[in-house]
Amino acid sequence: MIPTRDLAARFEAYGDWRRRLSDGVARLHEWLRRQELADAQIDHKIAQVTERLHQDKLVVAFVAEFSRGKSELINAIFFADFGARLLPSSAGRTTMCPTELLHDAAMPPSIRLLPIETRGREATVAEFKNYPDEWQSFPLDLASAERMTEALARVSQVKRVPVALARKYGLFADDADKAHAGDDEATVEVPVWRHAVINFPHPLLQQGLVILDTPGLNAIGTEPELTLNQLPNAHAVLFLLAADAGVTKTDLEVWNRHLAGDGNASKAGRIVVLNKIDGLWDDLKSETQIRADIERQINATALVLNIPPSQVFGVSAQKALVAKVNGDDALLARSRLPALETALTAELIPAKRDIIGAATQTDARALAMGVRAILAARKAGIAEQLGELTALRGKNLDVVEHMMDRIREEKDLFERGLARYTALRTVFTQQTNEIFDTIGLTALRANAGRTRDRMERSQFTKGVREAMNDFFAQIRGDFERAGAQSVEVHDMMKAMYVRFANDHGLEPFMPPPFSVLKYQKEVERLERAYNTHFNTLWNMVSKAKFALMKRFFETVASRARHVYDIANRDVESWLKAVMAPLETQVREHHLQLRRRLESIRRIHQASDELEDRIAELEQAKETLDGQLAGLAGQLAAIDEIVEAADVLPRAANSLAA
Ligand SMILES: Nc1nc2c(ncn2[C@@H]2O[C@H](COP(=O)(O)OP(=O)(O)OP(=O)(O)O)[C@@H](O)[C@H]2O)c(=O)[nH]1
Ligand SMILES: [Mg+2]
Repeated sequence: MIPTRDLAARFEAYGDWRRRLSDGVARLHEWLRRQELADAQIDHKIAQVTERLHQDKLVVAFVAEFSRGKSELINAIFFADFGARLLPSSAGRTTMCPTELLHDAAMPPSIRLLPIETRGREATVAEFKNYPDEWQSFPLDLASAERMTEALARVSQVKRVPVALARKYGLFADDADKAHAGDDEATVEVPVWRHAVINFPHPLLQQGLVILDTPGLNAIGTEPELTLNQLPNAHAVLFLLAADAGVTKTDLEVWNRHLAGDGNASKAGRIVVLNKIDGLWDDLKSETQIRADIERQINATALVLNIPPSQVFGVSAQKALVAKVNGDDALLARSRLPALETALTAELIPAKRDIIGAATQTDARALAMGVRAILAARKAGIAEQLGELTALRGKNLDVVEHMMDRIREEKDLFERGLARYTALRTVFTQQTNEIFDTIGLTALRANAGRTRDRMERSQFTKGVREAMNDFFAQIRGDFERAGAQSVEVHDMMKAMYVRFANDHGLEPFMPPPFSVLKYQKEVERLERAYNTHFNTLWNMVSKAKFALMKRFFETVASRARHVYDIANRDVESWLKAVMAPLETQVREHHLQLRRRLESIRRIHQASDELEDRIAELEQAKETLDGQLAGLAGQLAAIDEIVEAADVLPRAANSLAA
């Protein structure tokens, strides 16, 4: 059979690493539980970290004009083991709707399809994903390659609908269709489906890989979600050209519009594939001559796209598929696919590993910091008690009584001080509510509603543009205000911690600050993408553009909602991280005062208790030291997994332009 390929092996190693990291986190949790240091908040945080490790997806998108061989390349890289051409690939337009390939163990293997009619409604594909009944599902029979191919052929289905309907779906924009522009009786061909999700238990998909196959020609322009969401969020985008066609005008359009980047270096890896190099294989030429021909084409392509030639990979997807299916190693080498697979691996997995590793490390550290603060407070309390009790050695009852009075006073004072803490809680809740109001979904919904109205009322470019500009300005304002409000909370809490630490002789806790930069960046990106596409859309056939504009706006609004959702979630966990330690400190300190009072009282009643009590405290101190060391050990174990250099190389960014 086919030797284990590089990409598959690397991907499995990555999956393996993720599992080990997840085990490391589970061990930390287990340890905290055994030490009785885990509370509800820690349980919640650990569950989040673990969930992220399990759900981690790696998205690779394939983009090109039609017939460049996207589907064939996907077949060759990922599905050759199946021994057949899984995705339909043929001359002319083949893939008619964006097609996601993934694995979801909770569902049986199937192809789910969203009818094109859903384009007549305002919701986006992402939203429809929450409603399974909107999709048509067909099972995949893994035992029969033939029946599977048959089921998957649905992504190519088309039908004829009246022009007016096509226009309503925002699909009537092709130059070729312009001939009928005035004739609403005529019919045009449209895809039967809007989006396809193939659930298939391929080992790579099971590891969290998601493949996005896109239809060529205009589809990218008419499905705003691809442009605004799916492509920018892919971890790698493969752009395909065909050696026999060279770089055509439409190829360049797709490249400039969706891949060239907008100046701020995008994180996603961009790989250019010059497919169909088998067209240059010529029996009358020597291998050396052929190789020179291929290199020349690669260099020319790189020049036109303004990227280094090392970023362009000449391959033959078709020959690679044949070679893999037949186990023909010589042909596989000639297809040059292995070089592309290696590059893909080098780009993708280490980058992903770095991101997820760093995030896990950060979370584990933050968690440990909270626990360490508790342990430190307990240790300080014990040291204090030890000091007091050792000083009592050989003293008479009067001194003990005097000390008891002093601690009682201290306790009373502290309890009276609790009123200040309660007042702080009130202010804190007020400020918290303000933040949630600022970036609440109600605010966004109102903003979107206003914009929608204004867009509908305005028939001119200027009005629509202004409405959209105001929409973004409002969002920017929201995040700016939320940022300022979070600074207020942070300042107040910081002051409170310093004061608490001073009053009670503790190390002050430094609450983490909150940054809105992440959301601002995402909104900026959205606005940039919107600006880039606005003119393209506006220049379309006049009757179609309003439907399209509306859909475009709904996608923008849905992305904005996503940003608000995440921001709300982040704010919530930040507020907890800021407040919870103070609550713990207050509780711990109160407990300690009570313990101190109790032990002095016992000594007052029977002076022979003194030495026993001192011994007990020494013991408790040792336990705490052991816990601190244990915690450090758990953290070091996680760091070691994250930083292990043996299994996979770290991101080299070798392909980043
Ligand atoms: N000679 C040759 N033909 C290829 C190669 N790769 C793909 N093809 C052919 O090119 C045609 C188009 O391939 P597809 O995979 O359907 O192309 P696509 O980019 O997915 O096209 P759409 O789905 O329409 O966007 C098919 O007939 C393939 O067999 C290749 O490396 N060499
Ligand atoms: Mg295709």
